[in-house]
Amino acid sequence: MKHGFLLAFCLPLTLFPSLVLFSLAGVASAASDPSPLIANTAGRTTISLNGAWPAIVDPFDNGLTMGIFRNETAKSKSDRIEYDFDKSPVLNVPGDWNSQRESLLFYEGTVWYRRLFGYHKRPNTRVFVYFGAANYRATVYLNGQKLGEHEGGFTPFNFEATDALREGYNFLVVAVNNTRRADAVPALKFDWWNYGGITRDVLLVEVPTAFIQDYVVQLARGSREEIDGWVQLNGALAAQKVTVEIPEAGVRESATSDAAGRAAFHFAAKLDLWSPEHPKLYDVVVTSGEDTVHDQIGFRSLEVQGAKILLNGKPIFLRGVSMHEQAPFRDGRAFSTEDAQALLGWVKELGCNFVRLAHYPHNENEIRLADRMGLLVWSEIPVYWDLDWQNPATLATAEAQLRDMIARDHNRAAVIVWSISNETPVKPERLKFLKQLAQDARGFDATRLITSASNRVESVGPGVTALNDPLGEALDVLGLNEYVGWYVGRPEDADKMEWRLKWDKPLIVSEFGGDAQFGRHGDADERWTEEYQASLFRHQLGMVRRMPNLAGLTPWVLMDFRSPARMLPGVQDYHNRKGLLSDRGQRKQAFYVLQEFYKELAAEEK
Ligand code: GCB
Repeated sequence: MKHGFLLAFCLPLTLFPSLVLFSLAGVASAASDPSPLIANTAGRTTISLNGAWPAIVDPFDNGLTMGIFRNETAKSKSDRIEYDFDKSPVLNVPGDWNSQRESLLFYEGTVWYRRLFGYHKRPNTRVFVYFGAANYRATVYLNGQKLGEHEGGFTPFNFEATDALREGYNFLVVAVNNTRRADAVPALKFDWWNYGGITRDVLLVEVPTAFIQDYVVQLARGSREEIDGWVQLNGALAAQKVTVEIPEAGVRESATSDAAGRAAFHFAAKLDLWSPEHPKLYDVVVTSGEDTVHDQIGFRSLEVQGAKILLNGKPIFLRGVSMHEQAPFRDGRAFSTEDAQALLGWVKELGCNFVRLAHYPHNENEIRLADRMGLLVWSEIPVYWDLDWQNPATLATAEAQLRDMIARDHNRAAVIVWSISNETPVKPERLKFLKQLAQDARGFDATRLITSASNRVESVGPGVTALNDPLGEALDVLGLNEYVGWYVGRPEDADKMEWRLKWDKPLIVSEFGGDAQFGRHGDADERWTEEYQASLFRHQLGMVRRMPNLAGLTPWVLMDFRSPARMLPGVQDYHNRKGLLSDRGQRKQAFYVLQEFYKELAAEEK
């Protein structure tokens, strides 16, 4: 990462004037607009604003009328200001608030954060404030001026700060609210912790007046030697020269931007293809005018042929596991590269070539690491359980989250499937909503596969169960969550079960599993024990092998995670214990059962 110039903050608080709220505040754009995201912040000049930010907990939402965003302090002894950032305790950014302060463990509401920083203005430079994620709604003010609002807890967003920035002293105030709402995505119920706060990095991004906002440099769908792509400019738009170079592959191509600032590319290239066994990344350089962006990009082809998924022209079986973005070895949301290394390290140790990042877009650093480690990725938006399907605002929010997940990661070879939903109840309004998302996803990215995890099954004969979700028609790959042996019947029931699919498409069994507390032992029929979970995995693995069109597995789940829905004292203690590892990294017996199975599968493939 390149670093810009951050003045050590040392100016007295009395220097700033009180600021009025400007009316030209930005609002996160509708999903039909192109993504406003600046792609690849790691390849730009950035200044980190991470650190300890004073924070004011505002459970009744009084802060807005009090004007907390003005960051005032009493100037005379008769002044009445009923808040004070300087005397408020700090919260670390990035980080959820729930695991930083005991009193905030279950908190759902607003917290106001403030960050002071010095800045030295530079000519011909535009500055954006960039948030990796804030859950769930964020309103951002710079020097008392509202820059914008963002909804969605797991996608990045940026607002232009150029005009609101001052030479020297600046203050950034962010209101974050994690209240669950029926019209939000996700809505009122979900099986993970509602971590609130600024959960990912905050950066200032410096770019030239005219700059490269986003680009796609990827192989065309199904191709192993044709690159299809585009570059989107911001600032100067029409008739700009844009160059894409892949020096190691001897590629240097130029194109000219159209009236919308987009330059399209299509060219042949001889490339060493990316695969789990050989995660080759090339340095790719995009240049236009004053701006140059470097990225590390892998190239691989992806197709579906009948029931098979083909990677670089060869069928691949996806040996996977599902995981949450839950921090290893401590409670809280994972956010660091070290967290990602520990989690994906265990995924590799299991013998996986695939990981399902459930149930929302994970940190960009995790996907980048998957790209380097050679792990294929299923990435998902939090369209989870029941939503307000007929509400246009809910659809717009889901579409914006889908658009920005794809915009952030559309150059990552690791990502092969976009999942548009998980276990949503079958009804006509839900089908219409999800079909719209499937269509959008194809519009945003024509090269990757579209999937969804479904639990809509029915009995179609003695001992025969069918996955029959009507959404299957709109998908490239079917996902099936089934809990035989945990929510349905006993583990042994799996031995006799046969499965059918309504749609002749590749199938990924996207979930099965059961809770076990690490270190709890008993017979194979005693719930919550490692033995029960290991036995459930054995029976399940026997069954899923017989499933038609099976192209992969992502059992539930890599590691135990916090969930308010899991209340059993002494066993769950507000944790979903379906992990193959405990949240302290202890391997349960089922870990070795799955590892052994994947070892056999990998050996069979050779
Ligand atoms: C599911 C959900 C997942 C839950 C899991 C469970 O079907 O997709 O989010 O955590 O079951 O443990 O019940």
